[in-house]
Amino acid sequence: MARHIVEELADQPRCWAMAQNVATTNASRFPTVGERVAVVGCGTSWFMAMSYAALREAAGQGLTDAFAGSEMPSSRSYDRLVVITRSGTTTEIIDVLRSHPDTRTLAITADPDAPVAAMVSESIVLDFADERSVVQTRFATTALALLRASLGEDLTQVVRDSHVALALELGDLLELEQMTFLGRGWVVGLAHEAALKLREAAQFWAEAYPALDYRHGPIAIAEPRRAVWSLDRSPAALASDIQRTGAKLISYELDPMATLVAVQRLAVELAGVRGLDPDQPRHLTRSVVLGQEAV
Ligand code: F1P
Repeated sequence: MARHIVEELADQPRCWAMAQNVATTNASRFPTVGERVAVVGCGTSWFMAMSYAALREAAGQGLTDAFAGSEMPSSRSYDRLVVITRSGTTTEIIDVLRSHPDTRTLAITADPDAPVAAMVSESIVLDFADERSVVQTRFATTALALLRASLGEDLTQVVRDSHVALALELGDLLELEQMTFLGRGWVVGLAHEAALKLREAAQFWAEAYPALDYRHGPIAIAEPRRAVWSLDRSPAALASDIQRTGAKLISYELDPMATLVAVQRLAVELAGVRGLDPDQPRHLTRSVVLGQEAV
């Protein structure tokens, strides 16, 4: 059980280091400074899009919006459309590309032969990070590593932190019954991805919010045996509000993308405790290909 995801998530340090090189060799393919960019994905790929959009805008490289594939407004126009899709077959992504025939497009995908690759102006193929597990780990973070590197980031410390995350002791978290992930800025996308991992792999009750929005309602479910996991440094006042509820507050001094690796490991361990196989999660397939009647 869980053979593929265990190998794939442990391979992230190698993949991220490779992504740094791929970003350099493909430098001319990424959006240029000042371009108005939309980044689109579904599920995990959407959350990576959210993180990249926030990072690119914060880096002063230009307006960058992230959309779930089904929700991109047809009324907006962009200089560049970036799609993130491991499979390259996801229906909503194909539809977005079809409805933007005149926009310059870049696909980040794992499969050079999938339909998406033939529909875009350019693609960057991360085949070395493709996965056999349905639940995504290394493809998603490698796509984000690539995009971080494209913004000029040196990932050396991030790779180091991922080794630390692979060795963290997580045993005391297996007793918890609920977890909420928090982050700010680009880390909001990672918080959503962390919660999705626990739901997909372990059918575990997990939620995610922008850190400062957590007090606006979601804190109502905080209590002992539940946890709030801050993927970046939470403001001291928020931390003491959480501690007062009796919920466990978790945070590590690691790059948030590396901390996500620890969450992925926890998802696999929780799945094991629950007798589930995260390589074959119920109701999920590698990609969602919709028939006309289902759209
Ligand atoms: C995206 C995705 C996954 C999700 C599920 C279905 O696929 O939504 O994030 O975990 O397996 O597909 P893709 O467009 O990145 O191939």
